[in-house]
Amino acid sequence: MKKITLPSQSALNHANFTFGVATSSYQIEGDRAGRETCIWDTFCNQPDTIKDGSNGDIACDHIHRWQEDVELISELGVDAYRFSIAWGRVIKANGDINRSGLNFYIKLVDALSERGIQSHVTLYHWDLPQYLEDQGGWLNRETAYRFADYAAVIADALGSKVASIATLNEPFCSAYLGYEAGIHAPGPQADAGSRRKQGRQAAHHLLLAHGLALQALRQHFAQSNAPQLGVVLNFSPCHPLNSSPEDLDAAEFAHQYHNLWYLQPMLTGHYPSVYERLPVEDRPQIEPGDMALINQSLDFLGVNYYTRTVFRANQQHGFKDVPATGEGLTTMGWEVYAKGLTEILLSLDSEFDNLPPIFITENGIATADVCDNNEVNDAMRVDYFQSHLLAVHDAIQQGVDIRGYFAWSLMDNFEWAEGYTQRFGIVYVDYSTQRRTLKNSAKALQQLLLARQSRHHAVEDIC
Ligand code: GCO
Repeated sequence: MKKITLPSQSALNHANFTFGVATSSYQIEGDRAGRETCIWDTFCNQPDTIKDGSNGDIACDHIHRWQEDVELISELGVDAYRFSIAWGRVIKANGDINRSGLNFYIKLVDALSERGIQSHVTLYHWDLPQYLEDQGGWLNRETAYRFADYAAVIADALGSKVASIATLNEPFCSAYLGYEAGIHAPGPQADAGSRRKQGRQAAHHLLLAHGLALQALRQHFAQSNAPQLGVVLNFSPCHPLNSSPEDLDAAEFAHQYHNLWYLQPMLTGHYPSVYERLPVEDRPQIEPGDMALINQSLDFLGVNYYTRTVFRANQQHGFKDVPATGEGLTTMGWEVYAKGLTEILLSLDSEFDNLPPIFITENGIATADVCDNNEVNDAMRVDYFQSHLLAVHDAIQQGVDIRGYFAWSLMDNFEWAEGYTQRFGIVYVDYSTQRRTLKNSAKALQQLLLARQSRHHAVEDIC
């Protein structure tokens, strides 16, 4: 069986570097009855939205099997577990707190903590309650204020028990994929202006939600032991198809539009300069004071990385992505491009003086896994982790402050518009029985972490 190894002096071997696995609420929880309907329930019900016509009604049935899943996480030997909270499991449509929903997360965090596993919580991983969507969702400014109220409820309930709280996961997906590309929930909205306008407006309200929630969280923790507060964004180095001035410009346009659109306002209070290139009618409506609200200090930045993206010039949108071709693509059709992770980390580090410490909050790969005799030989995933962990190591060597790494994902789950056709887990899920089986990649990570732990113990013994 393939192993994952790290250079012995690597910072990734240090006890204070956090290794974890990640999931999100809608992708694993199931138990629709225990929560409000969310925009993904509605989206899945529409024709031709999800590749296999599936939905998250059952998913990995995690709400009923969470204890088994906590044991699984513990067995892996990770330091931390990143998961998200379903807003609609915690806040009812009438605004009341759903106590049993909230208790689920309290019990989860307590059980993890009993096993010495840190909880890294994300407040919003795309499952907006439908009752807010009915009021306009992210096109309605008011949603940002409701998000801050919800953040305060979580701070109150989970408080200092958790290691970190991230406001949003990948607002790019909520805004761009949800409204502009229309391939994620809620899909493009009729009569709400052009798709680009909708996407930019949703993005602005998500940024505002982030700012308001961080403000509420800071206030809440002013007197107490605060978890690390931050955000999780996705990044992909944007490369030109060829070196023509038009393609170079397209790649830079895409970099600003996809990578910097969220981070730059958060760190500087300004949108990237490409904002000025958008037709006035496509720009978001910004109220006085919004940019200052968005520009809150961050304790950490979560970086999700999967692959690079190649762009060519396009008159209408400024850029057009060119799908990867050739051998060795993942089942998502994504290129395996580990050095892109080092590249984007170095580029963010040089672009922003006030870049906070980084956690790689997602990194992983979908492959055509088969479970045969309780064995899943996902050698391509092992190679992927190996090369990407070395890419993180390289970035640290070159001066980037990176504190942790979370593999996406703990287990196979509902992959959004791809339904259950894509397997990103290090644990295989048989959806007909809900049986979980450690893939070889999970075993390789487990061995890496065990070796790391015994080294820490040896160091403690010497000291
Ligand atoms: C994301 C989401 C995950 C996805 C993963 C694979 O980053 O897109 O956080 O929910 O499952 O990225 O596409």
